[in-house]
This record gives sequence, structure tokens and C-alpha cells, in this order.
Amino acid sequence: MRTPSAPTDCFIALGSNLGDRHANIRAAVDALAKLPGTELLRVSTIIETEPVGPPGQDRYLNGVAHVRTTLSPRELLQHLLRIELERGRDRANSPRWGSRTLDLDLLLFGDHIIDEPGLTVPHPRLRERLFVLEPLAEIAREQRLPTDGRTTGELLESLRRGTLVASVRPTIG
Ligand code: A4P
Ligand code: MG
Repeated sequence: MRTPSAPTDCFIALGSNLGDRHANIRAAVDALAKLPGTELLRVSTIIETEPVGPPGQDRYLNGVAHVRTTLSPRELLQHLLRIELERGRDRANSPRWGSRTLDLDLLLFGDHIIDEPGLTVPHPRLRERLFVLEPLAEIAREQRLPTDGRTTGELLESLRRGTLVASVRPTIG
């Protein structure tokens, strides 16, 4: 059996643009709160965003959850994949970056840097995605990335400076 580890603060991206998007995000948040050895600390504002990826997709709801967990990164990832499946996520019939009922990406796991088959942390596209950095910086502006030492707030400002069109607007529900 694995030795229990000290709790680690983690940030998880939430995304949905298929089916009942609000219900999918709510179900994900409820499921995160029930994970073993895990405390849900905060959820960002859920924002509506323009889709990035293949054309013809509907808008997304996006947000970020902050959890504190004694699960290992692998265990947490397995739970995220299970929760996605329970909300009807169908990878087999969807193109890369295509529509999805629920996407849960592990953005940060404490200050761990992980580069293994099937698990890369910090999430490799974190810096490029306004739909991730906006909600992440809202709840963890001073959080530094272990890879380059920059805060999420700094990364967001850099990305915004390179981006002319605002892609997000707040939503309710
Ligand atoms: N995997 C490796 N590292 C991780 C990690 N840190 N967190 C592996 C989660 N999974 C990780 O995931 C494929 C495999 O990645 C998993 O089996 C896991 O072992 P996936 O969810 O099928 O892939 P994905 O989410 O389509 O790919 P990716 O590269 O995470 O895409 P993005 O960048 O998340 O893009 N537009 C808007 N507006 N909002 C969105 O949320 N999302 C996407 C997906 C595209 N466009 C979007 C949005
Ligand atoms: Mg994903």
C-alpha cells in the first residue's frame, strides 16, 4: 500500500461545450469534492468562452477548481478520467480539441514537474489558453509555475498583451 503523502494543492481545469454544460460542470465540482483524501477549496467564476480548435463547435463553459489532496498525481488523473466518462465523454468519436461533455485537465500539482507517458504537469498548453489562465489567475494569481517561476497573473498578462480580441465573458448558473 502507498504511504499516505502530505496534502498537495492542485488546480484542475473544467471545460464543457456539449450537452447540459452547467450540469456537467456542477457534476464535476461535486465529484471533485467527494474524492478520497481530497478537500475542495475554491472554484473560480465559470466563464463562457469562444471555442479553440476545429470549426463549428459551440461555446464552452470554463473554470478552474482548487483542491488539496493526498492522492498521487496518477491517482488524481485516473479519477479525472473516470469523472469525464461518467458525464458521457466520448474520446473515440471526437477529433483533437473537438466538442466534449466534460474535460478535466490537471494544470498544477503542487510544485511537481511531471513528464511521463499520459501525464504532463504543469499542463503543456496552460500558458497558451486564455480560457485556462483567466479563471486560474482569478483564484491563484500569485501561484508560481515550477517550470519557469512566473506567476499565473504574469502569464495571463503576457498572453493578453499578445491577444487583441477578448475571448471570454462571465456567465451565471
Ligand atoms: N494527459 C497528459 N497530461 C495531462 C494532464 N496534465 N491533465 C493525458 C489531463 N490529462 C493529461 O486527454 C488526452 C490524454 O492526455 C489523457 O488521456 C491523459 O492521459 P484529452 O482530455 O483527451 O485531451 P484534450 O483535453 O482534448 O487535449 P488537451 O491537449 O488537454 O487539450 P486542451 O488544450 O485542453 O484543449 N476551447 C475552449 N474555449 N475551452 C476549452 O476548454 N478545450 C480544448 C481542449 C480545445 N478548445 C477549447 C477547450
Ligand atoms: Mg483533457
